[in-house]
Amino acid sequence: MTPLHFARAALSVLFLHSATAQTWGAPASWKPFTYARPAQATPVRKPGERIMLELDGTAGTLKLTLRQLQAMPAVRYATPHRQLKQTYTYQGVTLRDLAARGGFAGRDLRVYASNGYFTTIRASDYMTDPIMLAYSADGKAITAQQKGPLTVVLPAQPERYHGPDYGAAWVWYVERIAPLR
Ligand SMILES: Nc1nc2c(c(=O)[nH]1)N[C@H]1C(S)=C(S)[C@@H](COP(=O)(O)O)O[C@H]1N2
Ligand SMILES: [Mo]
Repeated sequence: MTPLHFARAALSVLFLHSATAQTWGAPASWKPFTYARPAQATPVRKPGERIMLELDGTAGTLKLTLRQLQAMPAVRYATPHRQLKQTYTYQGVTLRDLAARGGFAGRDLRVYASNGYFTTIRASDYMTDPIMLAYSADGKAITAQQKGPLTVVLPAQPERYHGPDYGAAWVWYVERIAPLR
C-alpha cells in the first residue's frame, strides 16, 4: 500500500465511523442504530424562527427549531406509511435520541400533536428500534397532507409495527414530547 492509499483507507474508516457513531453519550448497552448523519453543532435560533418541537426534559422544556432538529443525529430509512399507504424514505431524529436529550431515555413517553391527540410510546419499543420523529420524506419537507411537518414513523417491520396495535403510534402533526408521569 502506498502512503496515499493508506491515507485514503484511514480517511474512509474515519468517515464510516463518524457516520454510524453512537451519540449523546449512548451507553454501550444500547443497541447501535445506523445513522445517516452524525450530530452537528446546535445552530442558534434566529429571531422569529419557528419552534417546531417542545421537549419536556427533566431540566425544563427545550424548544427546538427545525434546523436544531436537523442538527441532531439523523436516521434515514424507507418504510410504508401505515395510513398513507405509500412508501417514503423518511429522515428524522430517533425518539431514543430525543429522550436522551431530554434526560428521560428509558422511560415511556407521550407524543402530543397539534390537533389535541396524544399517545404513549413504550420505552421497550423506542429504545430497541429507531422509531423516528421524521422531518423529511423522499428528501423534502413533509406536507400537511402527508401528516407533517413532524410525524412519527416506525421501522419497516410489518409484524411488529404495521398492524392495528400500533396504529395509534403513528402520530402526525407532532409538537411536543414528554416523559410519561
Ligand atoms: N395527530 C394525530 N395523529 C394520529 C391520530 C390523530 O387523531 N391525530 N390518530 C392515530 C390513530 S389512533 C390511528 S389508528 C391512526 C389513524 O390514521 P388514519 O386516520 O389516517 O387512518 O393515526 C394515529 N395518529
Ligand atoms: Mo387507532
